[in-house]
Amino acid sequence: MSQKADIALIGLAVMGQNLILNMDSKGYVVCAYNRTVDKVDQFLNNEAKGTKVIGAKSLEDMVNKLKAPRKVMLLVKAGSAVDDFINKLVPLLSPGDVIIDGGNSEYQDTTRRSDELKLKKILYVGCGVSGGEEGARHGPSLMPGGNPEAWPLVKDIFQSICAKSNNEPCCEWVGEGGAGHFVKMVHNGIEYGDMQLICEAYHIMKSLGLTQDQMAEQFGKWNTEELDSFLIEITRDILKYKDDKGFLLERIRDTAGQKGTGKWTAIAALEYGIPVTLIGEAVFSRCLSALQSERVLASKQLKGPEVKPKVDNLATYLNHMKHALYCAKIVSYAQGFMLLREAAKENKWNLNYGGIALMWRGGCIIRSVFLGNIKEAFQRNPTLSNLLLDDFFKKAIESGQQSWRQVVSNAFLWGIPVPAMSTALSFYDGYRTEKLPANLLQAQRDYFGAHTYELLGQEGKFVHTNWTGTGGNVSASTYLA
Ligand code: NBP
Repeated sequence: MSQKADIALIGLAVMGQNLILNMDSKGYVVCAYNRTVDKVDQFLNNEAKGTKVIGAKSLEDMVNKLKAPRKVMLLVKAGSAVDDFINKLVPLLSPGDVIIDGGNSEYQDTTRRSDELKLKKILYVGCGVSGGEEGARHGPSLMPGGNPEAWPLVKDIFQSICAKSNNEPCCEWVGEGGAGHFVKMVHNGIEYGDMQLICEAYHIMKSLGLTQDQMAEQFGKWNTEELDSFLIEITRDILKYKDDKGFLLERIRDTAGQKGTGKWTAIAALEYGIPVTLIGEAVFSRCLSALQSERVLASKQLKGPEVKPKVDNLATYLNHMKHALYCAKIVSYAQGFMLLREAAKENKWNLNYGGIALMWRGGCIIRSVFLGNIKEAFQRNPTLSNLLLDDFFKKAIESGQQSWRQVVSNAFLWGIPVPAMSTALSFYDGYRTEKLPANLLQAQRDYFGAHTYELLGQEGKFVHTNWTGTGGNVSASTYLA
């Protein structure tokens, strides 16, 4: 009888193919399948030639080629394609078999699918996969969640194919339902934030007249210090890149697209009521960039400051910029972990925050030395309520904040947009302010809408005042009309 496969993988686009080759290189026999079945043979005869990978002509064929309990991983376009495959697979599978969705699915879809499949005794895993093509082939960061009974069945495969950081696997069980995809979503949001911060630094450097070679040198230097990360490294390479027409970067349109996971993070932040302001600004910055024709028109009509960006000592200023980037990045991750904590509370997930930092430490786009510092912070104090309160990060902000304030103030005076750097600073100042002006806000709401207000020292006691003193309650309709 022919050899049975350890796992099946459906979806032979870039991610699926590379994950199959990764699993094959770790000794697993993988059965490959795709909606357009011709692609199976194409794959077997080309990229998978000479490997142990086997193919299937139909879902029935694929299921029959699997060892029990069967494990089927989907790497197809997120959305209805996942539901379609699940619906076709369920009648072919047995209780205790596992379906894994490795796509960028929305976490609430994953929770729904996990619950529905539990009733059918199929174990469902929603697994965030990060690192793109390269990660999928050589070691992605994997964030699995769903039905915990599935974890012992897939753990060995996942922890052998994933990235390693100091020999530790960048993959650990995240939590029930959509927890894995939620963590992946926040990861993507943080990626948006990191990229926006770097773009703002690039914009300031460019406005100060640095050449691309000078900028590349600076990013290269930062990549050896506390900002050491994949995104800083690729920025250095991008800045250096020249073709026969010169620097390629200068010829790329200044409009950024998005696939939606950053937007999902911002929406989740609003839904959970957590001020994840930096990611929000990063998403809006992409939206603003997309309004290119409007911006071109406005640039001819709307005046900004006349003053030309200029500094006395460039080396000193670039050091200020490094601190500004670093402090804002600390705030961004603090906000991301605040969102994770709130979602964990609402969904009753028992998230391991140090473990999440380790999962992001290697294999993925936001991998950085900094994530090792976050992991250590949660190791020092597993119940740490906010990263900003950890001694390491507290000290980093203490020593960098004057530089951060300087860079944000200069950018405002020079008319250079720094939405991510500045919102991070406002958040920091808001978070450390004992008494915010929301007392006035409460009074305003009560004035125009009789919403009542709470008095200091009298929690839970709500009162309403007739603020004009002219008698009778002031109704919302009167003042909002
Ligand atoms: P795509 O997202 O481009 O999806 C291609 C696969 O989906 C093909 O197998 C295609 O089959 C199948 N498919 C489509 Br499209 N519509 C389908 C439908 N209605 N029913 C059944 N199958 C359908 O592939 P990818 O870029 O490899 O990404 C796979 C997943 O991994 C996605 O969820 C993606 O968001 C996620 N992801 C991608 C990256 C990345 O860097 N690309 C990184 C991390 C996560 P066909 O061949 O018959 O058209």
